[in-house]
Amino acid sequence: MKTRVCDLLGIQAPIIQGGMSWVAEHHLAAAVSNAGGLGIIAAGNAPVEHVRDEIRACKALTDKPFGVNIMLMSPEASKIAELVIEEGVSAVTTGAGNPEPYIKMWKQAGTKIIPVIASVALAKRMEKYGADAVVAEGYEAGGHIGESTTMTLVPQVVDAVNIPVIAAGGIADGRGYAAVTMLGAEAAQLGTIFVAAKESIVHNNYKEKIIKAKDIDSVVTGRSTGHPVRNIRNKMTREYIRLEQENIGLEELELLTLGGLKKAVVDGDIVNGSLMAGQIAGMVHKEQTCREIIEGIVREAGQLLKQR
Ligand code: TUI
Repeated sequence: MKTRVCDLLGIQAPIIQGGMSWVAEHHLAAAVSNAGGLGIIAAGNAPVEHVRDEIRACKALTDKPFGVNIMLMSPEASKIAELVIEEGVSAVTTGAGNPEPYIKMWKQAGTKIIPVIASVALAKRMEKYGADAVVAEGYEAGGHIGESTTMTLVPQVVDAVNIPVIAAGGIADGRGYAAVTMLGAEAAQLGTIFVAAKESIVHNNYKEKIIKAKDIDSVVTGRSTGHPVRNIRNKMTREYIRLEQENIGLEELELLTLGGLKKAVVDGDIVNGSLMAGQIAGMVHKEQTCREIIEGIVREAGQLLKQR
């Protein structure tokens, strides 16, 4: 199971935790890193001081490498880009935008750079500007997504770049891991299954929604605004899609999702909150520790890949 991604990041298992706003805090990140994967703290829209505290709290829980995810639409993104250097964080993943302005300074600092992308064009551009690897994230994923499926995106990105490709979107067990290996990926990024992990601080109501979800229980909101987001269907998504069909203005739509992740993660409001999750939620049936998740995937994928 050792790949170039393990060597690049100094990790045992080629499993990376998704950088999920509000969800990916220091307990989860440290648990994933302690289990041999790469844990990630998501900066989301949080102020830089909060992210600094999170990084320091994570260092207190693990001596293994971990990363920070920078959500590039955040007004704090440039400050957090500097913070990761100050704090000597091993790796950054970026989402929801183009990280080009920060790549040079991260390279100089030796920070490993792993942009999350949803197209071949952006993958090529990231390689040209010095990214160390890319996460190719398919349409099956939760949260903010692109248009291509994991099945079609991963092999096309693998063919287009020489840096390692990490597959994301629709992976939650050894079969999924083995499958993306066949497509040429050298690691997998997992989100949804870690939302429901024992060490995840997410409200129990949200975890239950993932554990009870069926294959068709997620929907995409925000297509009309150019920011498509996959969530588990609830009152909020039904209302949102109804308003989208009525061509209601952007402001009213934004009001509906304002603070939606906090509502879901912290308050456990599964009616009005944004229950971001991928299509694979239908296959997440129980709460497991991060170690059980990672060791299970490595064991199952190892057996499958040996049978080839
Ligand atoms: O970033 C994600 N997933 C996210 S970010 C997020 S925060 C949010 N909260 C509330 C509403 C909306 C978003 C939740 N989930 N995944 C990685 C990802 N990045 N997928 C697609 C992209 C992406 C999109 C555009 C990457 C680059 C990009 O660049 C555009 C450009 O400048 O060319």
